[in-house]
Amino acid sequence: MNKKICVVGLGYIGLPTAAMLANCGYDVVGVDTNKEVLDNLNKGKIIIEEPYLDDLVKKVVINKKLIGLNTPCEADIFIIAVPTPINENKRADMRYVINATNSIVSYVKKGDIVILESTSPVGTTTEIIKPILEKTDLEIGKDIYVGYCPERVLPGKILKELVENHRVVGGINEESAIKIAKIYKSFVKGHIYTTDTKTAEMTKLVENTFRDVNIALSNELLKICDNININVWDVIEYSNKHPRVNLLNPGPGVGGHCLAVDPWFLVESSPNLSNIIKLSRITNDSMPSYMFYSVEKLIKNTNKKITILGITYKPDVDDIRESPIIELIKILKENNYEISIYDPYVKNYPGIENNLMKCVQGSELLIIGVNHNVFKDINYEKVLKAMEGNLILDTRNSLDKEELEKIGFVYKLIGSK
Ligand code: SAJ
Repeated sequence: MNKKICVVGLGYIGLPTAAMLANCGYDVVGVDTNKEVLDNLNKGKIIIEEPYLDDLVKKVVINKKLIGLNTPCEADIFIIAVPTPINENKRADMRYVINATNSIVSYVKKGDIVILESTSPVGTTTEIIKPILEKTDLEIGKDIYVGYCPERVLPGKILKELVENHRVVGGINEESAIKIAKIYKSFVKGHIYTTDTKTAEMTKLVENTFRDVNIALSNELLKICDNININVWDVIEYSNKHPRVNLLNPGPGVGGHCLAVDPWFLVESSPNLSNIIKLSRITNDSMPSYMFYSVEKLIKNTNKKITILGITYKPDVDDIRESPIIELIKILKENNYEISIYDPYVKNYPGIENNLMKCVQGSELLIIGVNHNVFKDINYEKVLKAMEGNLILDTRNSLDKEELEKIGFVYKLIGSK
């Protein structure tokens, strides 16, 4: 085989994909503008937290199958995996995709394959990628093969899901889809479905929207249950015993770079038709304020110290993008609470304290922002002694109420009586 692949964007998706392809025998060049990412990569190191990725990257870098560069180069296959954020008006910011595609134009030659992996609004492949690639004077679909193959992996389980998940490939024509599917077949054990680009783009958005809407329903139920004094966790547990009901967990809000962003791409495309989708986003975005309201019910005085355990957007990852807990911290600070933060996964966040006992010293209230597994091993008796008050607010239903109450905490689970 020994084909050469150029992966543009070495983030949470690009890097694992590059390493996986390198491990399958491809010669892979990873491209990124972040010097820290490249310097580390070329030493066989990674700067993100993701199980088993460090070992795989180390192996393929030592074997010289993966190298990092700051600009693209000639290759047989190009994969674009750059961020697609939203701007302040909740519209897709496609600058990274446009820049990445422009950056490969001068290297693309006859017979090459270009794949977009970034989650993108419907029409991106045909309306953004294709016109840029036409600058090569090569015929798209005949001289170069183009398509969309969205990633579907869950942070924290990326390497497992890269291999096991089914994939959907949208080709600009059938030949492109078939050629792209063959590349992914080198490491994917799941089925690879081929279709057109718009269907694949839409499918990706629908997957994350489905999850966001489901969580929004649970979050709304939490508010209703609070209002009528019922435990939402019991209601969800019993409802889910029905064979056709599967409610997700309510919580402090939906974060990350996917669920909190992608549904807006659908709203942008059809604003008058996407009512449930938009309302779900608004509902999930309202949760940090609702958490603040729960805090105020527990602790009314301002100027009190509150400790937050966990600020990432979900457990056991180091990613704080769109984290609802960061939003909650902002609201608490605006309301004059003194905040201390402990999160062993996060290295560079302003005010983060890596000594737990120092962090909880003099605190009135402990908020469990994220249920990192390591929080189960905390000695809560010692924590309580260091605190000024004895309140815990659990936003994730992650701790044992009885045990905590036995040692003297007043434990409040959101959405419970
Ligand atoms: N969350 C809840 N309640 C739940 C589950 C999650 O409030 O029951 C919250 C989490 O705390 C987090 C957010 O939702 O803040 C998103 O977390 P997640 O674990 O649902 O998803 P992501 O963003 O880590 O990954 C999603 C996945 N999409 C789906 O499951 C449909 C993943 O497969 C995608 O590849 C990824 O988005 C992506 O990159 O698009």
